Amino acid sequence: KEQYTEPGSDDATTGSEWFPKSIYDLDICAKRVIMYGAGLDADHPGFKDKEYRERRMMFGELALQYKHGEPIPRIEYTDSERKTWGVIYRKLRELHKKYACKQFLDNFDLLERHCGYSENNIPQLEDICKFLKGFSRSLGPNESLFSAKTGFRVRPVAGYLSARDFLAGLAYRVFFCTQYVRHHADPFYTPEPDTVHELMGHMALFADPDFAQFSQEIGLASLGASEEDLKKLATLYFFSIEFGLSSDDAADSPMKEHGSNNERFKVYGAGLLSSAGELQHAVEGSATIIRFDPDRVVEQECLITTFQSAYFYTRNFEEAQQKLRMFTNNMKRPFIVRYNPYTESVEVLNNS
Ligand code: NLE
Ligand code: FE2
Repeated sequence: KEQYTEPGSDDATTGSEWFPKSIYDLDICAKRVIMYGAGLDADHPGFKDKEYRERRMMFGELALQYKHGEPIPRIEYTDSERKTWGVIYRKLRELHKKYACKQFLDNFDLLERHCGYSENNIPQLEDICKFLKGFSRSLGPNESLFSAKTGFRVRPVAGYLSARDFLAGLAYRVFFCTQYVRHHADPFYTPEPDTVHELMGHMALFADPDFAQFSQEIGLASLGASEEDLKKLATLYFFSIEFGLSSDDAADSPMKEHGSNNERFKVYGAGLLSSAGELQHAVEGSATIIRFDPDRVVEQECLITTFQSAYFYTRNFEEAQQKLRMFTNNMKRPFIVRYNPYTESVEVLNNS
């Protein structure tokens, strides 16, 4: 039933491309970085800054050496990096309070309480990993409160991975996180993920069980998917987890239909919650925001270096999940994958 095949080769059991069969296989995915350090784009603010590029190389090497199960190296951030973080933190927290969804805000409070989030400190991934597992707080000599989270984990990555490798991590409740800080010249928008984006945008919602489940299901659907289906899943990921919005139940009512974006929508997408520039563009201006309908979403182009030309909303995570399930049920793979949480591996079953 299960047979080990070399990454990069076709999989003998399924006839499709190799994919990770256990959480340990993510070490292989993590090494296939598309661009980092020396490969920075010519129009990247850090391109001409030699010191910045050297620092990026250091982060790249740390991430490439990392193996699943090890503690995540703690970074000693420079004064300049901490200053950039502080500037962004102050600005974003103001905007979050106005525009972020409730689940995000509640969990962000917990990050501030338990993970060293503050404008003066860049949190460490290792502390967040522990938090996401669940934590216990002493209430008195014989009493403690255990707060279960989602078991999502983060692990360092050197830069962009292919959508296939990146989504595969989600199948195992693993989120690949950069640890470097964006260049100080452009604090309110970066085309690349950086640690500010991961920490300010993504982390809070990985503590939410429904959101974690939704994320994992995209990941599981991506394992061994055809090129065409993979592209669709990556686009669905992009317009939900990165750029998604939600609306309360009254958003479609005639009363509210003509309300401004900031009256109608709450944001949950990390790409918006980590970019003061794009967040304001999406909710304070007159950006196009349409209902999240997978058949429509997959037609939308994902823009990497500029603001998106449209955004999508659902009422809540449950709606996003139901729509995603209906959509992925129609994707055909010649096998079934079954996630085993005890061994953190997937079983691949023949579907013929
Ligand atoms: N544009 C986002 C930001 O500036 O934080 C990063 C997006 C990464 C996909
Ligand atoms: Fe992201």
